[in-house]
Amino acid sequence: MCGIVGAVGERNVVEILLEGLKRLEYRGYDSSGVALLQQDGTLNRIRSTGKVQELVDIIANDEALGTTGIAHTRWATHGGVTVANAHPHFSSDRVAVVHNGIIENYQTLREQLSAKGYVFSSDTDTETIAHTVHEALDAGKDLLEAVQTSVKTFHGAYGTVVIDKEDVGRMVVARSGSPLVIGLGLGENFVASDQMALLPVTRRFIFLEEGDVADITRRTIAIYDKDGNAVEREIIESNVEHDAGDKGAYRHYMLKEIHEQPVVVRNTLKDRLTENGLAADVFGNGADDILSKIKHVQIVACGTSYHSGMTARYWLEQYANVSCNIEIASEFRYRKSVVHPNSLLITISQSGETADTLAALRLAKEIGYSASLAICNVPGSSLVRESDLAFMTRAGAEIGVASTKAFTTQLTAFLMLTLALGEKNGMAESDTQDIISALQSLPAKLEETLTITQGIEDLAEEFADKQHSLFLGRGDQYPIAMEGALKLKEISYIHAEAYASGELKHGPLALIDDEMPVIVVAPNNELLEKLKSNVEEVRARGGIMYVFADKDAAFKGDDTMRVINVPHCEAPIAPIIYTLPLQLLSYYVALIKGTDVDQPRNLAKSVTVE
Ligand code: F1P
Repeated sequence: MCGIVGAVGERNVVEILLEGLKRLEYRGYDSSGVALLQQDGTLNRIRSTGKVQELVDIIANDEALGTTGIAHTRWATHGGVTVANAHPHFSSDRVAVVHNGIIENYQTLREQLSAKGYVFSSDTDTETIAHTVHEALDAGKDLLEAVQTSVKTFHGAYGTVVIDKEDVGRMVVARSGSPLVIGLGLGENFVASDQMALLPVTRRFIFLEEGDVADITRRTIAIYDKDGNAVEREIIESNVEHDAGDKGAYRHYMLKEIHEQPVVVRNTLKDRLTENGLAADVFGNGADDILSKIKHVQIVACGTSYHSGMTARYWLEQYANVSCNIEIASEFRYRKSVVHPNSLLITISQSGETADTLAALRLAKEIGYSASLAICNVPGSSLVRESDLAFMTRAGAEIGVASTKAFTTQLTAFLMLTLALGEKNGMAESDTQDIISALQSLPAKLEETLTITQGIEDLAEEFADKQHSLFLGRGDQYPIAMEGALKLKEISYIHAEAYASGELKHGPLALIDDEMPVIVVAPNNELLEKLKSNVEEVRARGGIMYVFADKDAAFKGDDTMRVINVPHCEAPIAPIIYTLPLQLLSYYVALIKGTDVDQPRNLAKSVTVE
C-alpha cells in the first residue's frame, strides 16, 4: 500500500528519496511523486503514474534539487490513477503533503475549505490536509502548531509528512492509524512509512506511536503525544539486513522467498526448540505464566495469515486440548462476540500493520480478553508494540506481495504454541514427542520438498490457459487448499476456489468438467480413504485432477489424474510441507502467463487502510 519517504539534510536529498521509494515498491502502488524544497525556498514537484523508474528517468533529465524533500508511492483509494491525484499534494504552491491512510470526513472538509477559497486540483482526500494546514499557517501558526491543530479535525487514518516552502529545512509528521518511523542520521534526518526505505542511510529508528506529531530538522527531532506533551521515544537499532531488498540471482522475490523457507524456519526454531521441548518464555516475557491460565483461544487475522490461524485451530484442539475460534479481522472488529473466560486473543500478521487486525486487537482489549499475543514478522510494528506477548517469526523481509515464507514460519510458531499450551492442558506425551521430532525434521524436509520443482513446472503448462480451478483438502489440509487457491488467484489471476473435500457433494460438484482442473492435497493421514472417495466422485464426472500425494498414499496416475509425489513427512508438519508445491505451482503458472509476480495488479503488501 502507499509508501512515504521524507528527508531533511544539507546535501541534495533526491537520491535518498528515490532509493527509498524503490525499496517501498514491494508494498504495491500505482503512481509516485516527489516534492523538493531548495535552500532559497523554491518548491518543485515531479509525479508519474508509472513505476518509480519512470520518476527516476524524468528526474535524471530534470536536474532536481532540494535539501528538504518528501516522496510517495500511491495506492489509489479516493480518485483514479492520474498524475493529478498522485502525491505530494500542494496548497497554493506553499504547503506540500504526502499521506497514507484515509481522511474519512474529507468531503465536509473539502466543502468548507473550498468555501474559504482554497482551490482543489485533485480528487483525493489527501489534498484536504494540505489546505487545512495552509489555513492554519495563514492564521499565524507555525508549521508544528498548524499540523497539531489540523490533525484534530481529521477523522480516519493518517501517516502524513508536511513541508512549508516558507520554512526550509523542516518537516512535521503525524501518525494516527498509519505507521511512521523516523530515521536518525548525522546532520540529516529522515522519515518513512517502513524502515526498509531508510536502511541505506541509517539503522537508528524511532517508531512513532499513535497520535504522535514530530517536528524534524536536520539537527533536531522533537516529538509530542496526542495531547501535545513533549515525549521521549526510544531509539531502536535495527537488525534488519540492509540488502534484504535484493533478489540476488532469483528471477523474482517470490521465488527467492519460497526457497528461503528451510532457512527461515530453522531461524524461527533456533534457541526456542531444544531437544527436550520448548525453552522458557518463547512467547515473550512472562508468557509461561499467562499461558498457564488460558482455556480458550481466539485467533484473528487477514489473508494468508488467516489461513495459518485456520490450520492452528486443528492443532490446538486436536493436540493441545484448547478450544479455539478463528475469524477474519474485518468481520471480528465490527460484530459483537462473546468472550469466554480465560481467553487469549492471538493476532497473526506478516507486517504487523494490517489495519483490520490492529483494530481487532484494540477492540479485544476493551471486551475482556485475558491477554493478547501477536505472531508477527516485523519487530517494532504496531501489533507487536500493542500486544501483551509477541512471537517474532524471523522470516526476514518479505518483499513479494503474495506471502510465502511468512506463512510457513507462522505455522512453525503455531506448532510451538501447541506445545506450550498442550503442556498446560494435558497433551498426550506421545503427541508432544511427535510434534518435537516433526519440528526438528522440518527444515530438512522443506529442503527436500523444494527439489520437486521440475514436475510442477510441467504441470503449470497444462494449467496456464484455464479460467477456473478448484482446490480440495481435508482436516488440517483444508486451510492449505485455501492458501493454495489464494496464491493462484493473487499472482496468476485464475479464479480459484477451495473446498473441504467432504463438502463437494453439497454444491461444487456441479462445476466439474474437463475445463476445471481440480488440485488435491493428499498426505497419508487418517482422512486419506475419505479423500480418495471424494477424488473418485470428481473422476466419475470427467474432472481432471492434480494430486499432491505422499507416495505411500498409493494414488495411481492416468489420463485424468496427474500424481505429484511429495516427500513423506510426519503428520504434524504435513500442512507446512504441502504448502510448498502449491506456492511453486502458482509461481510457475504466473510465469507462463507473464503477470507481475511480485506486485500483482490491485494488491498491496501491507494493507494499512480498512
Ligand atoms: C495480510 C495480507 C497478506 C497478503 C497480502 C495482503 O497481511 O492479506 O496475507 O499476502 O500481502 O495482506 P499481514 O497482516 O499478514 O501483514
